[in-house]
Amino acid sequence: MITDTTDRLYSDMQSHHLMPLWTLEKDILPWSPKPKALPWLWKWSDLYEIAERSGALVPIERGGDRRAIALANPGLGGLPHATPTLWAAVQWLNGREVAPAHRHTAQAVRFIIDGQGAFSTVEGDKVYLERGDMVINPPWYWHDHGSDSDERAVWMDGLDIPLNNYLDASFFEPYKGETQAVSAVLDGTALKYGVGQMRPAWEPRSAQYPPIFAYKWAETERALNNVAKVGAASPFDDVALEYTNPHSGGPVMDTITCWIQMLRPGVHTQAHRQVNSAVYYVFEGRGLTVINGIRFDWEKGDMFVIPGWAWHEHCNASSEERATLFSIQDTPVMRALNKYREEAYTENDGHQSVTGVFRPAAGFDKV
Ligand code: GTQ
Ligand code: FE2
Repeated sequence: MITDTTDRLYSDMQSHHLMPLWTLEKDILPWSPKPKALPWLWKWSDLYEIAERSGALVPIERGGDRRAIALANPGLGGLPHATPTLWAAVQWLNGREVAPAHRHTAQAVRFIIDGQGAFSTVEGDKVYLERGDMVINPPWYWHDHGSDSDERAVWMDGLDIPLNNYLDASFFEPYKGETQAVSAVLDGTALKYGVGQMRPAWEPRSAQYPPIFAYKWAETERALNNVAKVGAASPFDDVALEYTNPHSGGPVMDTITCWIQMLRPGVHTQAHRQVNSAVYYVFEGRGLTVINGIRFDWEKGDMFVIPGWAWHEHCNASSEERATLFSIQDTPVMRALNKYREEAYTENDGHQSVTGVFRPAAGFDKV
């Protein structure tokens, strides 16, 4: 009779493709989240230069469909993922160019950075893309992009591509033609539903996805200024507003919510952390965000990632100008699956001690 040994047991487990929990427990069930995504920042000057060169060198063709350059988080093993759930990219469209119509189960939002005369057609609604506009693309809605001018357009895309693929739920279909037929009235959904408190009475409520495809900057800015007038603000995020579906009050997508947040002049918020991850775009101003003790200095155009469960606090470096941050966050996923948690940093008046400074493209310096 052979006596069994643990060595033999483990090697038999391996050959049968079995694994014991008891040697893995700390990795499988960590006491708190251990995100692989790193806090990271991309400079606008780098993003713009690379996008512009792509615009000059790389045509848009069927198959590629879009000239989008993804933020690849260095913690995520060479994948084009900004966080475990979120794709974030800079998309560049030359003047008069067409990005052909297609649809996919990945859900999308866009935040327009610059350009004139560019448009997106979302399910037949031709939406003009102007700086500061947020445009949604619910799953399986046809969309193509085009330009009525000679000027290039550039914007930020946010999609749930990493999550969609993790779930093995990706479907994609090219449209039969290059572009969709367009409804007669431009920006029709913004006109019909853009005053969010009123709704065409003869139509049903659109509870799952917003009926508005374009959230125009003028409305967004008005909301920020109005809330700031009241003096109401979050101690962690200052004047932070969530884009909502006016028919449900919920986030714009099932998997992605969008925020616009105004850091009033001189504001330095307190630190907190949540399980959701986020990708930020600096719309206006300059300042810094301390993430897990590392200082990330930012200015207009920069993009940065706050991983899940990372302490973070924001600071507007100017005592006169506002700083405005747009962000995409996977909070709706966490809430829908009952995994949402948040925590305030209570020590040191809510401020982390700074142990490092982020150097763009290079990583971190200790201080
Ligand atoms: O504009 O349709 O960044 O389909 C990634 C996939 C943008 C788009 C991206 C896409 C699009
Ligand atoms: Fe797309």
